Amino acid sequence: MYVKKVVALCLAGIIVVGMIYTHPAFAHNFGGDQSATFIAKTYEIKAEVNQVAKNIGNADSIGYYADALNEYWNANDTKEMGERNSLLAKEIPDTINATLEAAKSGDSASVDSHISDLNGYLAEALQARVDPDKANNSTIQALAVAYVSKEVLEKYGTAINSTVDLTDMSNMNMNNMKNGNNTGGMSSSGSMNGMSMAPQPQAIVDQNAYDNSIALAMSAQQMFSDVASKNPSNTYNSKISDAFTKLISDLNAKADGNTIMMDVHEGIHPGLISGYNVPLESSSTTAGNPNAAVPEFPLPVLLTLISVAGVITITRLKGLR
Ligand SMILES: [Cu+2]
Repeated sequence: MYVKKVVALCLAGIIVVGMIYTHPAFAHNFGGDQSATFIAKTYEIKAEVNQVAKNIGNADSIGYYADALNEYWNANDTKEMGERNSLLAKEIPDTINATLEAAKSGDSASVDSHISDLNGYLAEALQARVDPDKANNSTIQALAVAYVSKEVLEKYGTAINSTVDLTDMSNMNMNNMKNGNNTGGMSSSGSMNGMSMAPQPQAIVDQNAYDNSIALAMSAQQMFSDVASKNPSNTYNSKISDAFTKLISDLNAKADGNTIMMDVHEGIHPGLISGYNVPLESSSTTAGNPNAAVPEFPLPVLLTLISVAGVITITRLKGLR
């Protein structure tokens, strides 16, 4: 009798531990890192100016990308760059502005030439701002991918006028993963009367933000494929790259906000955390170690399954008496 109680308590304990362990793998906020932030910034700026080049003569779109670029390269970026390289601190914002002006006036040859100059300045800026050992570190590179993926969620949230913040995974509805709606504004019908229906595409209320979300997702995908090609033996590569493929396909299909959140927070992020030790914010529940890689689901889920089976067995045995 006593032994059974102990066994039952142990099993219950394992279940609880399994749940606690499983949880932080979901609830992740990435730690801050200046090098990764700067790497992400260079890709974001490149993605935005390439979008400008696709919208030459379109004042509305150019205005949108001017605002976006103003966020990715602001006065503080100029100031910090000025501490390292005063020429770049001037050339980068000047060239961004020149690109926008040329796009407004419909001069596509000039836009291309400014973008080509800007790419060179950004490459130099990367060298000025990021130590080579950090620039070549796969964890830092993967963290930069995570940062850009966060921008994708932000832009897509704007595109569909989502009522919830897609970057905040606590807004994710995981019980509704197959036909999820509820989040992200306009509803999409899932299943009804047991019959499965194709989800309706979301209404896009901000076309520029929508186009931008796809451009940034493709940029993040390219960043990741570069990281993966330098780390060919990493077993998480295919999982992460499949997740990117799914994300981009779902973005193109104008999927609901919850689906897009699942693609990023459940597909891409856990892979980056487990496969590349991407650091989490120290305030998140990772037992005080911000650099601890949170294990993915298989182990805790397995423990929980074994425990549940154990509890059922014990209950059955009791019932037989
Ligand atoms: Cu996430």
